Amino acid sequence: TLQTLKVNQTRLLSSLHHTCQWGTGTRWGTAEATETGMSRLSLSDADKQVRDWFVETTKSLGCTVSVDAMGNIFAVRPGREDGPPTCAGSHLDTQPTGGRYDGILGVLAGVEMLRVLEEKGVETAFPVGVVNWTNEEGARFPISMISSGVWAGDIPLDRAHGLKEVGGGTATMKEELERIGYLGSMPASHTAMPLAAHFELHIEQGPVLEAQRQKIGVVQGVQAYRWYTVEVVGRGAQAHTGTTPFSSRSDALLAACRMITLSHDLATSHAALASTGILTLHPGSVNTIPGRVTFSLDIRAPLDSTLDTLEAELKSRFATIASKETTKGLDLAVSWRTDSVSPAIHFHEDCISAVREAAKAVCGSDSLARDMVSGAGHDSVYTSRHCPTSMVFVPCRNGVSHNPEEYTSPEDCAIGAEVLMQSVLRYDRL
Ligand code: HGY
Ligand code: MN
Ligand code: MN
Ligand code: MN
Repeated sequence: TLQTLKVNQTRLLSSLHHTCQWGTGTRWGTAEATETGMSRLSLSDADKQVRDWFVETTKSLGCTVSVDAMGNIFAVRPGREDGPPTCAGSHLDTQPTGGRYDGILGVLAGVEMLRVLEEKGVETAFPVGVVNWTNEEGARFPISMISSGVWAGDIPLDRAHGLKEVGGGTATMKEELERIGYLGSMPASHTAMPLAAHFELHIEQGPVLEAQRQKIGVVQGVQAYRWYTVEVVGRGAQAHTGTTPFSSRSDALLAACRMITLSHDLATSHAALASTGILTLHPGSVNTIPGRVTFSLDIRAPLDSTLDTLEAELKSRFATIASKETTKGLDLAVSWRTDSVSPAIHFHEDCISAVREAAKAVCGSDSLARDMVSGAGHDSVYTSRHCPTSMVFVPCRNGVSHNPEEYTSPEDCAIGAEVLMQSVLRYDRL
């Protein structure tokens, strides 16, 4: 019976330690390796190495492995009947100075599920599988969850293939997929690779479970978020810092700073979040007033309507700031580019119940689990477009993530992996 199937915590953690060799994290701002951080940018050599390990390992566990045109990897173990697989999915890529659990924990927990099924000789009713989604972070190629987005039909393949890396890099996603040998022939589409259901184990990346001394988050859905690139350009505003009095400046950076501060204040008044993680200015010289500034804007809220309102207000207020900062006709122009749009979603009740029942069975009581909505985006947002989906959260220390200090205890990793496995198997029986 389901209850007898237990994950092997030691084996799970040794997979985690083994795969950490690919993409040594660096201490913030230095080239110095950190003992706990991880830097495995999507489609990098380190990503290739961990992908090769994933393919080889799942093949050795009796899976058929297919790779699609976005490099998504589907490892599928056959069941008694044919049909679309119920999958455990997540991502192997990390932030530039990220942690060792975000993403990969969900993939390795899926591998551990396959190991348990193999060693116990379990025949599932239908196929079960494990998925690695390419570039979930959107850190190297600046559209997050892009490959599950292409699979879902929300993002055109050629837009994704043509996407260049942040920071003015010239490599496109397609070139990098080709370079590391993961430009698959299978179309990146839910019609080419339909899933019966998708479950994702992920660290909470927030403080709630730890603060409440609980072990499992039964994830109901994901809040809405949008990513923009805002550019403030002052034609002719670039000027000498020593000879240009304040009264005749149109300082693009000063305007951008006022906009960023305003986005924080307006978001607060709407119970939303607004963050800027990338800020570039041109020409970047001590004694030249910047003429062009671009900054990223990441806004999030439980409801799409809140983001509609916030976006509209920010656009009009940014224009006002630009005109106020403009003197003597040295106009400052503001332009917006929308990079990512991820609507608020609610997961499928059957999958939420499977996670809730699995959590109760594994933790021995339902007081150790709580319903939650995810503040972070995940590939499960896009899989939920085309198949029943839900997520399992485990606590992370101080709620810290996207940081080398990210940490989840071996016990909590194992409890999460067990709930993931039990959720997949419960769903398989539905
Ligand atoms: O940005 C996010 O929420 C996700 O980690 N890509
Ligand atoms: Mn993640
Ligand atoms: Mn992340
Ligand atoms: Mn995510």
